[in-house]
Amino acid sequence: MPKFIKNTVGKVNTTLGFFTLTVVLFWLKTYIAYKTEFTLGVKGAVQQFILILNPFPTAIILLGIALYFRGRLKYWLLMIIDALQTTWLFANILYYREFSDFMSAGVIKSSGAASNNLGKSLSQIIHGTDFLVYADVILLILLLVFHVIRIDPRPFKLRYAATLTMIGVALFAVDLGMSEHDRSDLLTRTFDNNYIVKYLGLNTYAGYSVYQTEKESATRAKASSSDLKSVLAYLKKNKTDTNIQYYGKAKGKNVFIIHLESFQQFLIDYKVDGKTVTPYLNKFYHNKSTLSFDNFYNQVAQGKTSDAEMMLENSLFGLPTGSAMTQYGTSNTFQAAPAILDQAQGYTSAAFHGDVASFWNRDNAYKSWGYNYFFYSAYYKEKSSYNIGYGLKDKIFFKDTVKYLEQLPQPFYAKLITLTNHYPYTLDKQNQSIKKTTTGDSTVDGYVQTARYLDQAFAEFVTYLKKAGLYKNSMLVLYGDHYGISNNHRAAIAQLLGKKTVTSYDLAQFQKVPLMIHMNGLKGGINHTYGGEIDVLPTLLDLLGVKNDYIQFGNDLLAKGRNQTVAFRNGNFVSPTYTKVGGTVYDSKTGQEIKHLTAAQQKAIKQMQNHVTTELSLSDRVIEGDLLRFYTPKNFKKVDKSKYSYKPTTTLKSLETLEKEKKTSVLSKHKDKSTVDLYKTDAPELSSSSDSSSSSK
Ligand code: GP9
Ligand code: MN
Repeated sequence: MPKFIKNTVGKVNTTLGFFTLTVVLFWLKTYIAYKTEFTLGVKGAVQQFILILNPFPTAIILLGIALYFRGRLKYWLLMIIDALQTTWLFANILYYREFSDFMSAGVIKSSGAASNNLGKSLSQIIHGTDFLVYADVILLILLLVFHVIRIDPRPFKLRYAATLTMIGVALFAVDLGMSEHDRSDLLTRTFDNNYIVKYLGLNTYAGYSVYQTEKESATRAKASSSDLKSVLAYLKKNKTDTNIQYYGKAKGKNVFIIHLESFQQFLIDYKVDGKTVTPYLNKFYHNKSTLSFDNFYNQVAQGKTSDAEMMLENSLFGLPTGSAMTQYGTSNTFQAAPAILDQAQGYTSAAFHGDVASFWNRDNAYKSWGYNYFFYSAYYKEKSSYNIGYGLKDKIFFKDTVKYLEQLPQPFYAKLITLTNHYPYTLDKQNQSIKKTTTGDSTVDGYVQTARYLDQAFAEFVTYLKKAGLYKNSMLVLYGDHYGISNNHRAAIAQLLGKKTVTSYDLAQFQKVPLMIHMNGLKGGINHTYGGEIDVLPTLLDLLGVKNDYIQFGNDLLAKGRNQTVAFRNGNFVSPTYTKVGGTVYDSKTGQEIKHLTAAQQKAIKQMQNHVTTELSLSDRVIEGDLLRFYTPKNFKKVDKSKYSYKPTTTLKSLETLEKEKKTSVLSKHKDKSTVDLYKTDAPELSSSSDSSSSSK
């Protein structure tokens, strides 16, 4: 044997050598699992480098703990820590296979409620080869037991152990620094478990998940049913009467929630170079059977889309930091739109989205909200040309949704979350049909192109709805989830709005997003009431004729005498009279700053501020204290999360059974002939010529 190999092999008989071997083997299998078992969506050289790096820091730190111990004990401790880390890897491989997500401390803790029936399905998902992740641990133990590798009984110098720990910590700092650089706010915004693993590794994810869950349970443990008193008193004081002209007008109709990604109100009727950006949505907005709101604001914070979803379907605010859906969606009790409509009026509910299931913790939160079905990226045909940015392109998404939609028993509540009009607004050439704007801000200028694309995609979908007979028996609710152009782009915003500069008042008004409610026979028109996302659910429940004694912080936008002060999540607000940003108050009519407030103005503003601060903090108390567990309205049964599974095979089987039982789906109405062929799209990716040329993933 050549000398250097002999020397190297000889090194494993030292503590440091054996430790290094253990770390390298652990790294190797983790990396193989990253590549073969998980879909982490690694893009580009930096992310690839981070992925290679990320198992090292925590492996060195954790395995390094053993080195602080004496004699043979350190070897056995090393093996125990290795086995524990491996078990976490093993458990996640299995969990991921079933749920396309990583196991969280919340899921483990609340097993039973949100455990996703893990135990039951374990036997079905386990492969014999899964146990190979233990191969290195077993091999190392055998090598030690049979003295192939000799245990080095000398104490490992404390300063060496400390140096290794420091190396681990330093590597961790490098990993964290590079990750934050690549994806800012990674830890605070709580996007997706996949992200934490991709950037910081499985072990860090474990720690992070335990921390989140502990934080969550601490506030939950402190809360008690008496905390509800102030919430209920507040809601009683702010309750409005329903509008009898609209109450129950949509009873029994299917409901479509069309989530227009990053779509701002200013796009409506907006022109670039004399060309209308969103012709179809404009037409829809002005349709006589569409109720359109032109003073409707997004109220999201860091949780962006997930905050919008939380408000829309629960009438609860998102949190000041992070995403409520991610942090509390798995374990809290909710009384959300899907569950309410199911229990009150027998609706089937389904969410459709062309991204992975784990983003914003949808896969768990939707169960808590009572969604019967969730169709995410795994349900759609994947091809590299079909995707852009976060996932499926809207035209393909809408079209491929239909094969599931037609199977849903009616009436249904269906939420379709679009995706293409998402920052950084890139769109392939073949899908561009309008020129970019020319502000010179590259992240802004593509916005009109992706908005136009969304407009066309929606138009195609409506054409299908009409052909399939769905248009006339459905209520369509369209809304923009949040700004597309953030306040960091002031100069570009000024140009888009045709102004020299923009004030904080302008930026507050720039938070308007569309809300349109359309239904055949609905008395439409443009409604000027001031409201926000928090108000949508009470409005819809009134239109659907559902008795509303739920804890909801919004009020029906159609009600008379409603409070029109709209809270932003940071405590600023807009209203028909005053707009307040930081310490500055503006006249909402003129946009002028009011420098000297009269006593009456001061009083009015104080009242408004009080209202805003109170509703935000009470809503936070409901979420952080999980207060809905103490409040179950009459006729409502607590949602049993374990009833739901979003696994494709389970879903398809369940739809088939329902089809036979209920016979109310579009498919049944068409004598079991699929309506997919009624769908017409000009998506170039689906035309036969490009189909053969485009590369498959
Ligand atoms: C991802 C999508 C985008 O699935 O919903 O979320 P956002 O970045 O807009 O919050
Ligand atoms: Mn969004």
